[in-house]
Amino acid sequence: MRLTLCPLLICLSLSTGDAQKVTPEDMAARVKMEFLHAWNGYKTYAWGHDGFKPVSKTYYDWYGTPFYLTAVEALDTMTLMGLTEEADSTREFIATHLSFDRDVYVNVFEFTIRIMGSLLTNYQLSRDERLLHLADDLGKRMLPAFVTGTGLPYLEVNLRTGAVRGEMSNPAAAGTLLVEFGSLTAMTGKGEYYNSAKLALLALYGARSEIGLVGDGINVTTGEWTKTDSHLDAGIDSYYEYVLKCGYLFDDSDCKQMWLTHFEAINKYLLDSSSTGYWYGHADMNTGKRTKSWFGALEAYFPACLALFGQVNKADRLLQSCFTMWCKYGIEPDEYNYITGKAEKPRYYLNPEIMESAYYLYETTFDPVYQNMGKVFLDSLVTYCRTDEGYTELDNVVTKAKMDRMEPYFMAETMKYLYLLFAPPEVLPFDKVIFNTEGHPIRRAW
Ligand code: DMJ
Repeated sequence: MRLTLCPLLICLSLSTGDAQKVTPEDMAARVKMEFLHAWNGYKTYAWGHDGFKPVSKTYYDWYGTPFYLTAVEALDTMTLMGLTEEADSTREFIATHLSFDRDVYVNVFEFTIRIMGSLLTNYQLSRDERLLHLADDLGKRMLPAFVTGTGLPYLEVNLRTGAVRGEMSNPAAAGTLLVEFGSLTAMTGKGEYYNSAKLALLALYGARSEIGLVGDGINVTTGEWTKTDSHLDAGIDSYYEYVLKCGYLFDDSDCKQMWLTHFEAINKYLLDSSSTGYWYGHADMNTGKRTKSWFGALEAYFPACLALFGQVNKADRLLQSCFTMWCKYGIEPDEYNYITGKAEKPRYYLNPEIMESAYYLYETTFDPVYQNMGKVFLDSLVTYCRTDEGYTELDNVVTKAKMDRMEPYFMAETMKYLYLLFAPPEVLPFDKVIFNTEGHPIRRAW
């Protein structure tokens, strides 16, 4: 007879008793091994390209011409894991092959968080000036995107010609740039980077509704809202994250004030609870009226923000809810309806946010309960997403049907946060860095 075990029960038992028998050292070693499994798959089948398709064992590039995204994203994770030889040769490859002199339109937000973020972190870790030079070159090529009249950047810029396109943007795309552009100013002395990204943040803040919320669609040339749903999810998420983080990273008093205003509104209009836990839902940005009782994998970044802001109880309660969302199917869905307890969008894209929040809460409290959660996350990934040669996204967390894609952020974030959750404190001083939204830690060295 075949026994079907309930994922919730497995999760709960693993997150309490059993997990404590495994030491953090064992866990850090396991994560490192799994990282190498994914990295070796990429190197064997997709080297020289952006991403790895681990089922068909081939590669993909975002724009026809490669920017080596997986290698770029994985570099600081390798350094932190002590994979020094691998990191040195990868850095050498990037420094000698990565070029932004390409006639392609790229997404300003994605190139900032993924490539510029990684280059800055890896410059700080290695002091290899070539990486800073590359970040500066990328920054210069993206500056034309900010010339809109409103300060909000276009979605895309042509790296060679400076031509721009994409008026329909959102707060996450327009407002997740200052950690990187501001750090680039601090490292190069060129003020235009900080000023451009800061003006975009100020423009978004200035467009907030009377009740202090933002919507999830904005036209960058008119500054008009095109969508008014408000939430902590994709399209808005990292705007709030950067308002909070830039207050700390640059001691920026505008950002501190902006965060306080938004935080009050978020708690007043989005905070919700149900029999399934404590959540943040969706509401109309103008009226505050509830629009959806959904919470998803991406929103699991918010406990980390709450912990960073010193609201540890709130952070813990929200993370516990995220954990029940994970345990419901043994892995989290992209969107979960916290009233019905059902997956509204059942995909899992190898997202890191829940691991990120467990790491922040562990670093804030040193309570092993968060490491026990981390063990559940790793076990689930190994059980459901591991392939012969790497890790893949799931088409459906209920059936566990696999897709054929390993997102580069799996190497930058998912594996890194899991590793740091178990690694000794000397690997990275948590209180001395601010992570960009792609998991690349920036040290305040100014
Ligand atoms: C990452 O690319 C970034 O963290 C982004 O801000 C949103 N989330 C994805 C991974 O889930």
